[in-house]
Amino acid sequence: MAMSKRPRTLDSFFSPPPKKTRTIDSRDDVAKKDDTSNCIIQQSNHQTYPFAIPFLPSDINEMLNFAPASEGRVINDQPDLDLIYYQPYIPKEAQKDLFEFLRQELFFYRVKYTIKRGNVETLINTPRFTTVYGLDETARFDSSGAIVDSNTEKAVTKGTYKCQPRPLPQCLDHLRTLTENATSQKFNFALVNYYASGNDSISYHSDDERFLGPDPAIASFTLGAKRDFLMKHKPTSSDYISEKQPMKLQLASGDMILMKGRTQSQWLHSIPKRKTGEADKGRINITFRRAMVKGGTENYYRYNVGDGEVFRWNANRREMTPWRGEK
Ligand SMILES: O=C(O)CCC(=O)C(=O)O
Repeated sequence: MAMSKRPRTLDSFFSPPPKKTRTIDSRDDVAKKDDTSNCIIQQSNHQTYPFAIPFLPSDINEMLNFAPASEGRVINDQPDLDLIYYQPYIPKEAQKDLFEFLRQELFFYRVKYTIKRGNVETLINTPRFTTVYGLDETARFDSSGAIVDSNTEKAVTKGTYKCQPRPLPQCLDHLRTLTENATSQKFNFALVNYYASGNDSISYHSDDERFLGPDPAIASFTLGAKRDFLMKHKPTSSDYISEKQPMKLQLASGDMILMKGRTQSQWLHSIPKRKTGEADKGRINITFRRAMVKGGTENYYRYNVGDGEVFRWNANRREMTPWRGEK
């Protein structure tokens, strides 16, 4: 869906604005009184969100200040491999609550798209739930949620983006900031995968898109079920092929792997399907990345939001179900 007009201001989300809603800071965040508990709930909202996303509960927020929970282990004992592995990064006390909070509160998509090889079009069903937030380096969200040019501070013109970029909600932005501080890297995107079962997967690929710039650093978090993370060197014609052993890391809840240097340009990674293990408990993966140009924004929204229906975790059925506007 093309962005056809300047984003609405926060107040216009609520018409007439309910008395219990007020703006609490310069972003698109609101505080809302819960009628049943009488508590004030702080929420992130934006015109592109299907529904508002609560702020992290204060206990999780505070526990995250103890991250990283362990020192990162450098893994660079193979050609072109440059990893830092935190086992875990998220403190143990916060892992389950953070997983359940994000699974419940984020909206997801099951993206379908076509690829053309020669004259043959193939429909691809992405085998996992996905969602994305962020904007490339050329632009940013202003205090009203509008997209402005990073250099001129002027609103970007209609049609600049074909997709509808979304700001990171507080719950992901807090983790992004902590991750930036710990890694000395900068990130402007959060991509989130939800692997509902061992049938969900991501096939071998590398995140070496040009829009990330050369040798990008990507911080990749696991919450929930333990899953195998496979890595193998890209095929080369060099004699050193035997030095490059495929690797398997068993990523557990709370772990974070920072991939950097030549890892993306020279190695492939995947989360294969699994019939055994704890995959059916569900796993969330969050990657923080930094896209440099508009093409990165278009790409990420096309493949992680697409144009299909919204899914939300259904706590009664214990599965993602299409979201039809209900609270
Ligand atoms: O789920 C994971 O750990 C990997 C995700 C991934 O490779 C990706 O989103 O590009």
